[in-house]
Amino acid sequence: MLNKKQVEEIKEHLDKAQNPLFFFDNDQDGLCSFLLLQRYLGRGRGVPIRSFPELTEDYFRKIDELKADYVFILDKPLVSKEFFEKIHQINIPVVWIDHHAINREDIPDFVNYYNPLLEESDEKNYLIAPPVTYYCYQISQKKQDLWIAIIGCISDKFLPEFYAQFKKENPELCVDSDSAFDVFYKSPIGKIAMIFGFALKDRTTNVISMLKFLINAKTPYDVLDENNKNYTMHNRFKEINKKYRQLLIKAIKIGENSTNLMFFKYSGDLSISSDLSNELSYLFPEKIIVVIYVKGTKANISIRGKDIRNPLLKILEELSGATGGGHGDAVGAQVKIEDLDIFKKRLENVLGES
Ligand SMILES: [Mn+2]
Repeated sequence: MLNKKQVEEIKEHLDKAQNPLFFFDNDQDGLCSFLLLQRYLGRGRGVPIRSFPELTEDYFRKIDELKADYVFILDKPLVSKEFFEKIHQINIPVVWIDHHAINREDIPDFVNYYNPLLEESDEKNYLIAPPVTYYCYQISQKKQDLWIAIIGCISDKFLPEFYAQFKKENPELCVDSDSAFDVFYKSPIGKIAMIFGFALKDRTTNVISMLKFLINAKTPYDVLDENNKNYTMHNRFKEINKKYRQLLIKAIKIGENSTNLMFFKYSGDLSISSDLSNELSYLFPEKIIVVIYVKGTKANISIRGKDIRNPLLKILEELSGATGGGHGDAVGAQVKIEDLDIFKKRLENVLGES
């Protein structure tokens, strides 16, 4: 959790920002973090970050384009040096709120950096670190936005204490469970979370109109009920959901016949690995899930499994050009196609030893 002083500091930054630009990670936690802060402040523009693994310097031009006087970075663990150098030169304040494990030394002094993980002495705590949405709700505290806070949290596998209150007021949107993923996969509020996630994978113009729509949405039903204002968002959801279900069915078959370490590889236009690995880990909770998306010369990998982060980072260190990171039990990585077999073998070895 953010402490009182941190909440006050971030609020001061928001107050000072006349035209803030919110860069956010291209997933539900990033999106909901942005929505909470924007709706609290009543101003500011949002830009989802699609570069992986870091926020690249290409995004710098957005600051000029949108005439921003303040930059907020939400839920993105890595930002390129060049991006920060350029932003430092024009002297625009940066506030970065995150919840990933990271080296404090990698963050420039001029950046106002908030990450409650850095203050946790007990390393195990990072397995249950709340998402950035949770921190943004600590800041905004707008009761009308409770549903947005719930969506961002459950999408990152975190069931916040305020779910109980939401369930009491909206029983028809909820299920009775202590598991974030039960809520995500089995309830109407979870369906909205899924709509958000898939709709973010649309073309930029459609995503921009979705952001406008969501900034003004009053209740969860504005999203859930199809109408002419959210028609594109629903269409994109249905289109992606169809492809997603086909991939999931294939992956489930593999999972049913695999050992405790399952690999699922796919290719095509649609990169949807973290969604697939999440649902597979929900369906096969005892397994380590490795989902591999192959495109061009690179493989994007999404892994779910208890305490998987450290062994993964060790393997990546030994592969040239490989990158990755994330949380204790949910990580992403990128390796060269030609290293994929070595990567698999090393993972098998490491996990076999333990
Ligand atoms: Mn995220």
